[in-house]
Amino acid sequence: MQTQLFQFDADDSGLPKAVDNLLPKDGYATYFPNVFDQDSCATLFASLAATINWKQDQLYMFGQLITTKREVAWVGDSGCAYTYSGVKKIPQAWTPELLSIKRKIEAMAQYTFNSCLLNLYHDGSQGMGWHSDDEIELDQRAPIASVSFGGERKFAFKHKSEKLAVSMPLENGSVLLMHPPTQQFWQHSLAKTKRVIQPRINLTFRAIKSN
Ligand SMILES: O=C(O)CCC(=O)C(=O)O
Ligand SMILES: [Mn+2]
Repeated sequence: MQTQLFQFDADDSGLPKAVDNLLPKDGYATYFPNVFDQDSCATLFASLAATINWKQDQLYMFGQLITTKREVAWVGDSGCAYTYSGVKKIPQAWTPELLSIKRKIEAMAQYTFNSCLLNLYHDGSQGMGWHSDDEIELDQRAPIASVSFGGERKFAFKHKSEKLAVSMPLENGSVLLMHPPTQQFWQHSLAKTKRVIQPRINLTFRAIKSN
């Protein structure tokens, strides 16, 4: 487990600074705990749960359309359609809460995102299997910023062609930045667990290529 690879740096930006790459090669991922304080996390969780139009995710698996228990929402600028697991998503409009989170994350990532995938896991029985965020619509030169609110969960990376794996807990209020070429060489997953009963909302800010 690599969880102590960061520190806070009191430079004039006021933003946390990650000091180390979580991945040993072929990618660059950095973890920032406590980007949102506990009160803000609780407020944001409640408002995202209430204001986002959540739907159970649908995806094609082995040729069959499956409906997941996990709920999702695709939010973005108009025109940012996104197809994953065989299903095309048309974006919902940004909400004020999401825009305020987006601005904060953009300052950290030094990047302007145009879309966000939201996942609501009701408890540890819901997770996400191994995959890369490498769909054709995504700008592979852009970072992906993952924000977590709610129950702490184990997130893992595994290298696509070598026996390398890294895992870490994603804490309430944390941000994980995945920079290129991480998606090209690594898959990631959110493990299911019997131990977590709290719900969790994850936001991944993304860049859809303009046509
Ligand atoms: O919930 C997470 O931390 C991972 C979500 C994820 O990988 C995705 O939405 O592509
Ligand atoms: Mn992903």
